Amino acid sequence: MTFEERKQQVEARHEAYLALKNTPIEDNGIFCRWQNPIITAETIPLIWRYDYNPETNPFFMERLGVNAALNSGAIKLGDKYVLVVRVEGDDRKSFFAVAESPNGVDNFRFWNHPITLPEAPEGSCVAGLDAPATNVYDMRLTRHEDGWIYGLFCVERHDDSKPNDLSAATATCGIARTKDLIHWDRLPDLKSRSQQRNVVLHPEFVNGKYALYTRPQDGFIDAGSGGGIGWALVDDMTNAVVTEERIINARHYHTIMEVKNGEGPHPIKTPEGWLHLAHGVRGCASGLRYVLYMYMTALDDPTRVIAQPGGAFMVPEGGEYIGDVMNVLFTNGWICDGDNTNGASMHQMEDKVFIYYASSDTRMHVATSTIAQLVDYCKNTPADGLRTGLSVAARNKLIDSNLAYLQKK
Ligand code: M1P
Repeated sequence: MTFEERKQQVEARHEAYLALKNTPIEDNGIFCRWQNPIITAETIPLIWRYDYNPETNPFFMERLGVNAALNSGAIKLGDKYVLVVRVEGDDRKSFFAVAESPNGVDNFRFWNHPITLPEAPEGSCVAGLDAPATNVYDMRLTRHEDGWIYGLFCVERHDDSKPNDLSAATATCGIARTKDLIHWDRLPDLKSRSQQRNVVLHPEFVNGKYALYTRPQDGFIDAGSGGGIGWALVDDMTNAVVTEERIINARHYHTIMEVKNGEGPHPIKTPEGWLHLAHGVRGCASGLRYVLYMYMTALDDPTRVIAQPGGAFMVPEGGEYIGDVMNVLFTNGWICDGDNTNGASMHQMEDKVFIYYASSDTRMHVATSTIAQLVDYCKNTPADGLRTGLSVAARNKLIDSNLAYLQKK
């Protein structure tokens, strides 16, 4: 095959892939999954991967491969559904790149270049961790009421206190802000006593301060004594320091979040309370299992949990189960129609919600729902009683009320 023939074949296949129409497949009453992954390594523009010059690439080979496109932040920009995708090259380094779709469910196309994120300002990182990031990933986007769009993400560096351990790493929260997702100001990393991942900025000021959902952890992997999703108020995002942190959504023994949990995207404001989407992790014989769960907090106090269904909201299904890191669903982005103003808009019950989630650290998917369905799910699904006796009691209550209702008919 000549250079030209192969190039045309690759281009035709790529365009057909990008233009695939998506269809809703499974509505379980709470949300509806869509058939095709919305972004994969295949979606990445060809000029980011191939050398187009036949003299330097006579076989039209991929020169810079992409391994995965996963955990994406999400935001509505004008009438476009926009994701800040974690793109992972074959070299395992992740970077951020913007892809947009006209309808939120298919035809996602990347902007011309990935995001060129400035390094953190010199001397501004967490003590002893001033080296440039080895890796960045999992950006959460928040259009804050101060007028900026913030991106909070995880920064990984080698843990130089263990020079002989090549897997020893540290996790800190990187912070950048932008008005257009093109030009980014990098701010100093979040300063906190422990390592941090899955840190999310709340869209409104709380008591005049910036409010963060945190995830304190003892090590790069282990949440350890970090008891769950935390909450911290900071005075200034240009020098964000966690002085006090308290757990607002704790992990529990024998639950879907026994090992770890973490806030997903920032919560959505609804007339009934703040809707939260998060991930929970438990250990099993085949390793860690990552699922999504939901909870709600009070409108007047985003730290007070008012509802939390027991169990998982969404788990890996079918092909989602398989990938680079098996048995994982992860989310850090959702868009509610009407999300176009700074701060948090108060959403209506009929508003549509686009839930963007990654499966097995490999590809992106979408599921759709409404505020009414998600609120109903949160408020009317029994909480986890944390022991088998209470699980049976909850089930008997449902059976008895069904029997009484059906007998009356
Ligand atoms: O591999 C699964 C996920 O593991 C991490 O999440 P957590 O910090 O909760 O363990 C993250 O590295 C995430 O990117 C990844 O998808």
